[in-house]
Amino acid sequence: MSGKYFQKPTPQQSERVPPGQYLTKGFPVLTYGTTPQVSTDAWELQVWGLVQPKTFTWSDFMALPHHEFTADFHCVTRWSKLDVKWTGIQVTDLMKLIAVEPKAAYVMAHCYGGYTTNLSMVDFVRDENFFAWKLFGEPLPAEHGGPVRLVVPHLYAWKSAKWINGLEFLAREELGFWERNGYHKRGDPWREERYSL
Ligand SMILES: Nc1nc2c(c(=O)[nH]1)N[C@H]1C(S)=C(S)[C@@H](COP(=O)(O)O)O[C@H]1N2
Ligand SMILES: [Mo]
Repeated sequence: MSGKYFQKPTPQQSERVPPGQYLTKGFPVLTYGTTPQVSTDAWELQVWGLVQPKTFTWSDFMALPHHEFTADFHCVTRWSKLDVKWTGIQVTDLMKLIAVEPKAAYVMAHCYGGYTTNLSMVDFVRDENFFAWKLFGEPLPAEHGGPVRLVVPHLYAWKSAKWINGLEFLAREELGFWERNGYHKRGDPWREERYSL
């Protein structure tokens, strides 16, 4: 594809574009189903499973250290967007506030609307993973996952759960929505882990 929406990467950019991906200038919205409308007052994140259960509110999140971060975003439907600017809270900072049992090796992210996606703890607990509530300096629009979404830059973007409202800690791997419907259980764009075999 070419023209207005898809660009040819410069040589510097092409090192950052995983195999089989095309650059887009816009920021497409990829949502299965309808967009949940959740106010910051109503928003909550619950943790359960192999962890001491706890609920975080918007003000709990606002009290955590804020960071700006820049990350590339790769959708399995083959568009990539470089240098997306987010503001949010590091996953590692949230992890300091919850008592996860050592046998927890996986986490299921749950969302308003029922979407789920699975991650190993190794993929989830990384310095560059964030809960984001701003996009390019503006409050995260509802269609992009506002008020709060997860961002996991090193995996395909279906792992970046929009409207996140839960983390379920698990000993064994379970599959989320797309992973049960044919997508790869891990989704590393550099290895083209698009589909399960
Ligand atoms: N809750 C929820 N999160 C989701 C999705 C979804 O349908 N529901 N789509 C995923 C997919 S496939 C992609 S590519 C990204 C798209 O994020 P965007 O719409 O902000 O571009 O969100 C991911 N997170
Ligand atoms: Mo996607």
